[in-house]
Amino acid sequence: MRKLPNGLKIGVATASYQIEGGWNAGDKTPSIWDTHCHKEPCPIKDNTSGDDTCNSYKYYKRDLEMIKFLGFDFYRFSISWPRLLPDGFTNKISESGREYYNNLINGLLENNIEPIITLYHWDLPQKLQELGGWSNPLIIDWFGDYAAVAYQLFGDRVKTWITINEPKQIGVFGYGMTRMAPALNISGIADYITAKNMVLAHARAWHIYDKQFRPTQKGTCGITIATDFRVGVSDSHDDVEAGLDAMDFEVGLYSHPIFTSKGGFPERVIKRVAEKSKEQGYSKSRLPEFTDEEIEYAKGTSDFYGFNHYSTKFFTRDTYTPGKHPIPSYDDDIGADFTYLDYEKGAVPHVTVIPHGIRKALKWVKENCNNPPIMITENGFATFGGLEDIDRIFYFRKYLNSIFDAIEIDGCNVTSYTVWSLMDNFEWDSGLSVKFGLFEVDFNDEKKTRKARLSALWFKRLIKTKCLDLEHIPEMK
Ligand code: GBH
Repeated sequence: MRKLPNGLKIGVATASYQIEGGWNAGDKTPSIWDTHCHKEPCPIKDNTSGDDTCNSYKYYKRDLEMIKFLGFDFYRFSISWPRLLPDGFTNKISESGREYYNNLINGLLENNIEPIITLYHWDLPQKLQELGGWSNPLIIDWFGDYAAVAYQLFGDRVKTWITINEPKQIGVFGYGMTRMAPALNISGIADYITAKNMVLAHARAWHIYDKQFRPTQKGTCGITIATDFRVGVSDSHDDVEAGLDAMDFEVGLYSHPIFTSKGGFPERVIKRVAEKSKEQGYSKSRLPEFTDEEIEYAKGTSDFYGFNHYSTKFFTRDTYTPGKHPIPSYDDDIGADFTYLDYEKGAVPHVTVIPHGIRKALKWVKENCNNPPIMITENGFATFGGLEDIDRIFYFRKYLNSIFDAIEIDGCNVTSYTVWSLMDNFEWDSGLSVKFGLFEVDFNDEKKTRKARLSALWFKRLIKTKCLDLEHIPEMK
């Protein structure tokens, strides 16, 4: 038995496109994920989409019941930008969109559950994509304007705001590759252009909150960065360097401009992309530069570090041969391979269970980001289904134990922990077949019936007893 660290809040998360359904309900317009999933042939592994998914647009009251039943302190959900602003701009606020989020927020508060809102969890209005989306620097204005509307409408009741969820997944997988919408496949270019614009758009949303809303609303605002851990596979100089480079491409690209006193992109990334670009005949680096003014504008613009973590990868340069990845590309710029070590694997083959990795990643944030308050905004484990998810319980138990070490031994300032996810939902390119939920969802049933898994009951007990029980496994009633 291990006591939960004092004051650590425990919550659970979802995201709009993954759970809401109602893709064309009311006056909602398509997001880039609607467009992506409706392509022929469908680019999603099991040919599904988020058209209906959990239909939380209709059944959100059931979600409230579930969160309440488990006793979570807070619920992290996201706003669908095109549901609230059907034109993408602030000319028109959707009555039905606004009502949906008001009902959800009020329902949470009535049940004593704190609402935490993510403004952008990947569902950009399609119209803004046609104007270039995150590759157009005007998005700094568009996103700031959208954020201001959300603060204005909901900020009297919502005190924690997350601007952008996981810039890497948006830029590298969406603009650089084809895994995520809008699947542009312009690697080594679009991923870096969007990185800069996302950093500045986040900073804009933070400055607006800080100046115009914080004085009266008195909340906090920050960004969430996917902070999977990367490290060299051995202690050899080359492997250690490969690991440090990989971590800066994975995380530093987004954290360095916002959390360090120096600001701007990390030195390792600047250097590698500049050298490669030169070799490849570009007249200047493919990595855009920040002006001095932009560096100052972005620095210190997050009240907390939003930390998503799933696993760890080990890197080496020994086996890397140029040409392995397209040239130019983000992966070629890193110039290192990851290798699978013999760690326990989850049902989903690429998920390796490496609990000490989360402790190291938290320590990395402490040391490289000015020891910020850290909100763990996502952590979770995928299966292919079943209610008796013992493997998920093992994952949570080991990862939480390692997080508690980070807090109690390493002195990391972790203020909250969030489970991904409340229920099975639309898992992006993997569709509906990969399950992250504490609750199982029957997607074939019109009511999208949700049933508690063993892991849900395990969390209920953890929250109630404020103890991490390192032995007990609940039983299905
Ligand atoms: C998050 O992204 C999303 O925010 C969320 O919407 C999604 O449903 C959830 O995670 C589950 O996938 O071996 O170290 O490379 C996920 C980003 C990137 C997390 C790849 C896992 C692989 C672990 N993912 N990463 S590692």
